[in-house]
Amino acid sequence: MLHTEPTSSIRTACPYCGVGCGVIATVERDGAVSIKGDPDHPANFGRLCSKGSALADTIGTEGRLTRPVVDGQPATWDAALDRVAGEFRRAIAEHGPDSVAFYVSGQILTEDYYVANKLMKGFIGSANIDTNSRLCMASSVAGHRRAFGTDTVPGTYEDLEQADLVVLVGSNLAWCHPVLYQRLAAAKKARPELNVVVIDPRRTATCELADTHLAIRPGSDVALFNGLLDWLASGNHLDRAYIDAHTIGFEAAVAEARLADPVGATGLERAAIDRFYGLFAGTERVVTVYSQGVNQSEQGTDKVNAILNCHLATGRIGRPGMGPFSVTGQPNAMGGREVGGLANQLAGHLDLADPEHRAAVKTFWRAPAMAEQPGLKAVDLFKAVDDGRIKALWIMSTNPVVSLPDADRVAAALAKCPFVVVSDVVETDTTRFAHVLLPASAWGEKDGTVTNSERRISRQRAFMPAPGAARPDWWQMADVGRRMGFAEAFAYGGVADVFREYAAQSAFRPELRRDFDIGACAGLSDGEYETLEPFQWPWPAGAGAERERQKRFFAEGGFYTADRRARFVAVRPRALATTSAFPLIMNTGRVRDQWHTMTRSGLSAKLSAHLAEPYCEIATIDAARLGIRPADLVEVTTAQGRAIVRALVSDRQQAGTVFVPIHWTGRNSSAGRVDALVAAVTDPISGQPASKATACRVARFQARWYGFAVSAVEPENLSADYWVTAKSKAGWRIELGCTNEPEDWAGLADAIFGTQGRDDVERIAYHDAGSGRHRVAVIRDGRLVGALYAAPEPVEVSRAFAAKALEQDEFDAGDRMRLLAGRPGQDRPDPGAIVCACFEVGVNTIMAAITQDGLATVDAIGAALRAGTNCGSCRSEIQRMISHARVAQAG
Ligand SMILES: Nc1nc2c(c(=O)[nH]1)N[C@H]1C(S)=C(S)[C@@H](COP(=O)(O)OP(=O)(O)OC[C@H]3O[C@@H](n4cnc5c(=O)[nH]c(N)nc54)[C@H](O)[C@@H]3O)O[C@H]1N2
Ligand SMILES: Nc1nc2c(c(=O)[nH]1)N[C@H]1C(S)=C(S)[C@@H](COP(=O)(O)OP(=O)(O)OC[C@H]3O[C@@H](n4cnc5c(=O)[nH]c(N)nc54)[C@H](O)[C@@H]3O)O[C@H]1N2
Ligand code: SF4
Ligand SMILES: [Mo]
Repeated sequence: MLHTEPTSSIRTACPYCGVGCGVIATVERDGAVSIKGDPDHPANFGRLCSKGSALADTIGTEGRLTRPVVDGQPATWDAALDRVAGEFRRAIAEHGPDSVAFYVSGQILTEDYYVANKLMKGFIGSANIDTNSRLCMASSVAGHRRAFGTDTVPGTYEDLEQADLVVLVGSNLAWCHPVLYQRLAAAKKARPELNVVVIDPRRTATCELADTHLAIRPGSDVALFNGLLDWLASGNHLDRAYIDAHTIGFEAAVAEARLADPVGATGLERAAIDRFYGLFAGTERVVTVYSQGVNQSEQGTDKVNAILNCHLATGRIGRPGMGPFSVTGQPNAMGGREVGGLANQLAGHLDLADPEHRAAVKTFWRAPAMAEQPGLKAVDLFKAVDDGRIKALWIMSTNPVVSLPDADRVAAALAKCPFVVVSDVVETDTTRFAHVLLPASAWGEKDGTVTNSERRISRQRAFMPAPGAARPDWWQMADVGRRMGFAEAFAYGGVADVFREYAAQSAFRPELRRDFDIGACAGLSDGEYETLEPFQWPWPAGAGAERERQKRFFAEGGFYTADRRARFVAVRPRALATTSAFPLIMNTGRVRDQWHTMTRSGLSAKLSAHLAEPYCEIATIDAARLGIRPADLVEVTTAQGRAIVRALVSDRQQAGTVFVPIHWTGRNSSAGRVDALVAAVTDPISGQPASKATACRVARFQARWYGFAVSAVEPENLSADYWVTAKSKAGWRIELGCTNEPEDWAGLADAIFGTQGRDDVERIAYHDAGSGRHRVAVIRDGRLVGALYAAPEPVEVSRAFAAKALEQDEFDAGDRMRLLAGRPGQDRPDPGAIVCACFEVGVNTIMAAITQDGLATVDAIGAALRAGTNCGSCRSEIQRMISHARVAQAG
């Protein structure tokens, strides 16, 4: 639906993380869009983080795919979808239904997901549909199903606020679920006795809120939580009534837990462990939040059950302020689980392995070819592409050449796959392999629903037209379904039709007993769908208003196993292994202001200012041993591949481990795509990759020279060993590192700025052959086209100053001097690297306020500089700077 009123405000939901914040998008008369938090949305009550706040920067038409492309040539939808349907049909006819596959995403909407799953599992007759949620939530799904008999998050966000103890395990909430973090921070401010414990091998930004940080050895969570279960059992801190009435398997789980050696496994002091155990045992209202430090492990499912065991043993589940809480990553990771988007699930929380469930879905869909066997899970799916079993593959809303482990192998597999379809909104490392490339409608242009971490279903609504011929994902698949001969089953007139069918399916055959039921939505009119308010499931037909309905699960048992009892699972710790060739553990994860493979967050100059380069965080002691200095370039090597990134030497990193962010791709870096290094090792139960623990080695990269450049245009064909580009307000920032010197520095500068052979530009330069320092700036019509700074050591120029020079209209003699110097004048202080993305406040400005003006609280700095007063995502970093300055002064 298109909204063309002069100024309109549309309520929708943020397309980034699983917190699922409500957003109000206002379209001005001139088409400009502004974004603010929806004060009435129960996930965020008006708050947004840095990524949500910058949404307006990322919705332009820049780089968008606007028409289908077939074999590299523009094509009509008719031709493109005919080709897709034809190739899929042919592969199925020649090699059977299991020779085709879909690889979809927790970032498509529930309606998209429902159609994809229906087409593959009911009509093509294969379960070869898997999703990037396999890389994200699969261990939580498997752990929930083992313990509860169903995949359910029992609690709500309010529980974090009502708890007396919040334990964050393998979750960097401050950066990855920032609004939930802010809700927790606000609760703690109101009630300082609310205790926060962070369990993470790294000292993350989240630790600023924590009373206790347990820097365990990577992979040792099972030992830690087994030790806790043993402590609870030995000290009789159990809820015997709950255990007896609602569970089985307690004795076996405790017997296994008794064998745990938490001190030996975690490397923590006995006293620190005992304090944590004592706190947990003695606090009734405990919420344990966990995320990828738990899920993305070779024993991710066991980690999940080790945590669930402790909550079941204490009966702390499904009551206010209590429960295990797996937070979802993507905006619709949860919706995908509900529609059964994983290769081993069936629609509407039914079980693919259960013949009765299969029969029910077959009847409901009137499906001609129900899948009988689980399909291939993501990593195995791409192995099957590699060895030729998969002949036709449709990838939708995910970028596996960047995000799957052993990513170079994934690229090689796609290169030889006979037929690849990719639906995306922009070109990516993956779209390069598409025989058919389909332009999808993006956020703001498409309609549907998403489910957040607390089971809350919200509408995403369109507020602007899609560019060119871009179309929604569900529309693409429904059309292909019709072209494959299933006209009636895919005859949806609009997205509301899909939603109603999905709601009806969730309530079909209630005797099959499942928790997911939104039958109340089966009869919504189009108008009611349009205005649907956010609600939490379950919402069965006939149930009353949201307020009166069931909010939490399992306080009184009622699990979804045959005997309605939960299962304790006996789990055994396993240690991580390194080798002498690869002695360090490489951990990977997220940074505050980027979203995955940067296809959208990378468009925002503000978001790119926080951390503009891929890096390897390494402990000071390891760096010293390896001769690595701060800001050196380093090579990180594993059995799979090699990356070149910046060294970030820090005391926050545990010795023996390094951390590399996941966001950089082949499009914005020479060698920053970290998944090319990650081993394709998976959890045997969930199939989730162990993305956080690949054995590696790190060495200083011997660059002859280092460079930094700014350019008004995006550079093409950079050929340095190390290069990285990042968006700035008026152009691009480029970092360089090279093993051989160019013949001609000005020529190199011209190649970067695209000014080769041009005589309408002015080139100013400074060369110091003795020290090896070279600076070249190119000016045209009084504006800077680009500036290059090179030196034999990491270049020390002010990045913020140079990037800002691209915005300047005139350069007098003084300006030119300063430009070549790469430093602002004495009178114009250098703000330094940006900490607050919203108001672009730099580290130097904040440090000056702390050390010179004596500001000692985050609020005081906010009052003086505005930093941290909009989205609040940088508040933990400002707090850290204050604490550091205090230590420095004391010392
Ligand atoms: N800014 C930003 N936010 C995001 C995203 C994004 O791309 N950018 N992506 C979203 C998505 S899809 C997801 S899944 C979530 C992920 O959210 P998180 O899971 O919070 O993020 P990660 O950085 O992947 O990893 C979390 C932590 O696990 C720790 N860890 C590593 N190994 C272990 C271990 O063995 N034990 C324990 N206890 N901890 C360990 C890491 O050090 C890391 O700090 O974020 C969501 N939010
Ligand atoms: N080493 C390591 N690897 C990891 C992780 C890790 O922690 N460590 N985390 C894993 C996790 S948890 C996740 S969730 C994945 C994320 O990995 P990906 O899913 O590969 O990452 P995204 O960049 O979010 O990819 C989404 C793609 O969809 C496109 N897109 C956006 N909107 C639409 C739309 O409406 N329709 C269509 N068709 N396309 C759209 C975007 O342009 C983008 O190319 O990475 C995983 N990989
Ligand atoms: S916390 Fe930030 S990224 Fe996540 S939904 Fe809210 S605004 Fe979006
Ligand atoms: Mo994720």
